[in-house]
Amino acid sequence: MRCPICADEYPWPDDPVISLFDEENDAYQLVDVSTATPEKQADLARRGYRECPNPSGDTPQHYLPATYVDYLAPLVIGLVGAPASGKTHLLTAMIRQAYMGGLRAHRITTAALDFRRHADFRSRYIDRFEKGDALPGTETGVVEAADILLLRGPGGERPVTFFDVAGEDLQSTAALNRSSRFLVGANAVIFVYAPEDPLETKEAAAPTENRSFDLAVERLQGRPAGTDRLPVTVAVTKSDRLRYVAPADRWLRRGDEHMVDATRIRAESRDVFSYLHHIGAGASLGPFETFKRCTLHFVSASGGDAIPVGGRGNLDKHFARGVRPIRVLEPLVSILAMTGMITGPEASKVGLP
Ligand SMILES: Nc1nc2c(ncn2[C@@H]2O[C@H](COP(=O)(O)OP(=O)(O)O)[C@@H](O)[C@H]2O)c(=O)[nH]1
Ligand SMILES: [Mg+2]
Ligand SMILES: [Zn+2]
Repeated sequence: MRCPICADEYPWPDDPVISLFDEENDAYQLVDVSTATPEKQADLARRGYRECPNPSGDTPQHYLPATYVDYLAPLVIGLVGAPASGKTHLLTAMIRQAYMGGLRAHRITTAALDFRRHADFRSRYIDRFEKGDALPGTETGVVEAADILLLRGPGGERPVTFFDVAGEDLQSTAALNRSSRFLVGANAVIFVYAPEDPLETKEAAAPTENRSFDLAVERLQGRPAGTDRLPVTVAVTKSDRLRYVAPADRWLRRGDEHMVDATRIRAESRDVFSYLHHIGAGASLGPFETFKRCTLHFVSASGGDAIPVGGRGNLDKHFARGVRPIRVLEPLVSILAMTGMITGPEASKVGLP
């Protein structure tokens, strides 16, 4: 069993003592469930946690859902991209839509596996996003997963953990930067690229290089399993800015897809590839050139630009006309197809040349 938070491996305990979070005292309490009825035990386990022993002692105290190992091998999905490239907005739009039943067409249902983590993610990100507030920048040094979901579908029941850390941490070459450690245990990666960023206060990545992509690719390549079995996807986000630009326009107009069609996904990937090549962002094609299974997609988390609110010096931004995500589930659907969560002859061809 590998902990998705600290990436340590350790034997999962099978003792009947689990931790329950006590809201009143704002602390975990150890509870022995051995005398409870089986029904009650199952319910407590579903709401309970186990503290990770973190054998290498390098990560602050953390807990995993007590049922984390009761399902198929967990899927750990990491987001990689430059600061302000749109990772957090994309992840928020994606998880929100999955919760709203957006994967139903693929016969997949979504539930929270870690209720506390999800409540936190909802109040900090999803609720604000729905109100049209631009989301806060991700703090550097975050090592925790953003959310842990339980997906149930034709490929079985599987916990899915998402990691979203600050772009600055992804660009850090410090070998011991703990924030990008999730890459060690990731089973899939969403590389996030934003075309021209005229509105960003932070310096946009020069298209001639993409340091967060390069460092992540390098690090993933160095893993024992190499690049053969790691499915990746490149999401060109903020594509609302390309609404009238071919070939993005054609894909954006399609909206959400309702089935997996490997040929269509290949055609979209080819269009994104040409687009990136054409604008001189060839450096962002590293994941495609390195990994065996890769798809590329045009997406938009918000559907439009956020407008600064208040006077000068105020960095808060607001999506005045609300948010309208476009095709945000496509990168996730591709990953679910490439990892066997979505099954069938089409799914098995996704991401292959
Ligand atoms: N037009 C447009 N702007 C976006 C979109 N997603 C994010 N943004 C803007 O890009 C900024 C950075 O986004 P954020 O998700 O925080 O980037 P991160 O640093 O990669 O997590 C935000 O302030 C948003 O205003 C999008 O889909 N379209
Ligand atoms: Mg962020
Ligand atoms: Zn751990």
